[in-house]
Formats: sequence, C-alpha cells, structure tokens
Amino acid sequence: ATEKTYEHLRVSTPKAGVGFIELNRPKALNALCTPLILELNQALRDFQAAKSIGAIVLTGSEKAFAAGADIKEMQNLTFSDAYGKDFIESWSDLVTFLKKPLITAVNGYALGGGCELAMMGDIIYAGPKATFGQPEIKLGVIPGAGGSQRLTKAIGKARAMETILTGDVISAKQAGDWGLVAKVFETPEECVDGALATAAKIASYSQIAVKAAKEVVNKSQDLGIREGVEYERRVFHGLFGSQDQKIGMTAFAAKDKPKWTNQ
Ligand code: CO8
Repeated sequence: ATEKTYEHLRVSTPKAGVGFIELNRPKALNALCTPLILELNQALRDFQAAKSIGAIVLTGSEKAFAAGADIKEMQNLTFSDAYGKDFIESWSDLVTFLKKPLITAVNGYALGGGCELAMMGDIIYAGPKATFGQPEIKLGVIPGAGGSQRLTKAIGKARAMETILTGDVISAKQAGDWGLVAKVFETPEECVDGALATAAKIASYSQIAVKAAKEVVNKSQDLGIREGVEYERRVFHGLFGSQDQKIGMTAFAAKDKPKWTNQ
C-alpha cells in the first residue's frame, strides 16, 4: 500500500520498519513545486498510517537535497494569491501531522525551502558536500516555511541572523560544528546508509515509546523548563499504562529480547 508510483518521488521500504523517500526531480535540482509537495505529503501520510513502519528517511540526490521552493512557480504569485490561498501552509502539515521520527539525509544543496524541509527532520544527517542556506534575501523575500525560527533555534541568533541576512551558505563541516546536523559523513552513500541504519534502530523499539519520546523532545521547543519537565513526567507516567513497558522491563529482568506489541 505504501509503494505507489509518483512523478517526483521514489518511495520504498529498504529495511524492516523503515520508510524511504527520495526526492526525484533532477532537472530542477529537486526544487519544491506544489505537485512535489503534495506527493511528499501523501507519501508521508501513507508511512504514518502503515503499522509496520517505525521511522522514515527523506533524502534527495547527491547534487541536491532540494534547491528551494520553485522560484519559477512563485515568480508571478500575488499577495492576494499567497495570503488568500495560504501558500505554503500545506508544508506545515509535514511536521504537525507526522508522529513517527523523520530523518533527513542531506547531500548537496539544501537551500531556502530545501533547508527548511531538511530542518523539519527530527534528526538531520549531512554528507560531505551538504550546503545549507536561506538565500531568499537575494530574491527579495525571506524564509517562509519556518527557516527563521528553526535555524535560529538550531544555531543561535547571531549565526542565523548572519546566514539569513547575507544569504551565505553553511558548509557541512560548519553545520556539524554548529549542531545544525547530528552527524557529518565522509561520502554521500554513507550519509544515506547511516540515516537508514539509524531509522532501522529506532524502528526496532516500541512504537509507542518512540512516539512519546519524539513528542516530549518537541515540547522542549515550545515550553519553559518547568512546564516541559512536568509535561515529560506526565507522558512518562502514562507509559506505565502500556503493554510495552511491561514487556521491555520483564525482558530485561529475564535477560530476554523484548517482543514489542506497540500497545
Ligand atoms: N526553483 C526553480 N528552479 C530551480 C531552482 C529553484 N529553487 N533551483 C534550481 N533550479 C533549476 C534551474 O533553473 C535550472 O533549470 P534550467 O536547466 O531549466 O535552467 C536547473 O534547476 C539547474 O540549476 P542551475 O543551472 O542553476 O545549477 P547550478 O549547479 O549552476 O546552480 C544552485 C545550483 C546554486 C543551487 C542554483 O540553481 C540556485 O541558486 N538555485 C536557487 C536557490 C534558491 O534561491 N533557493 C531559494 C528559493 S526561495 C525559497 O525556497 C522560499 C521558501 C519559501 C517556503 C517554501 C514554499 C514552497
């Protein structure tokens, strides 16, 4: 059910529990046109709904993760079109509906909307030539899919301000040093394989615990420390109502491997 045919994506399940999406619009360096975004939303929704899938990897090509929103599509957009039709709002769907972990494996250009899409990942991995940036300023606009907020949270105000105001790019090494990405790999293949291996590891755990873990870490982005810790504790307490808590702890005590029920 998850392996539909798409025009701008390749979708597969290369490892147990892992959904894999490759952006595939090579002629435009994976520029994010509306049809591509609609397909991406659909593929993510399918993986979100698939019981067997525990984590998702999103990548592009070796040359480009995505070179941004489709500039040619935006060129003649008017304010009333953009505001009236909530241009880009369907993008926020990507993060708000997705409860399963998403790893973005970035090789090549991740610019503008491409950088924003990469940052929608719960974990970002980078290949050696990954190039991040928010060059919208050069087009007479600003980031519009969360870049000013997520980049600032990720690397701090001074660096984000410099990046967004100059349009200068961030290299893979710099992204690693600044903590924008979790890991920098030596080759593009290792970056994608590393993301798939991490996704497989996450998918081997109880989906209910993984979902709760993602939820509480994300809360840290919105809540103060006191409310955040209280929120975490409520969710932690709630997991004692799950079967998998009993299964995991019983298996540990018996020196067995747990067989999760995702209940
Ligand atoms: N949109 C549309 N087409 C693009 C885009 C893009 N963002 N990026 C590249 N392409 C196309 C080029 O037009 C070219 O097409 P053609 O062969 O028909 O001329 C093809 O892809 C190959 O590109 P280049 O020849 O330019 O390749 P180079 O290797 O010389 O350069 C670069 C690569 C540096 C990445 C260059 O293509 C570039 O600067 N691209 C634009 C980067 C950019 O400005 N991105 C930000 C876009 S604005 C944005 O994302 C706003 C986000 C708002 C939220 C999202 C809303 C959907």
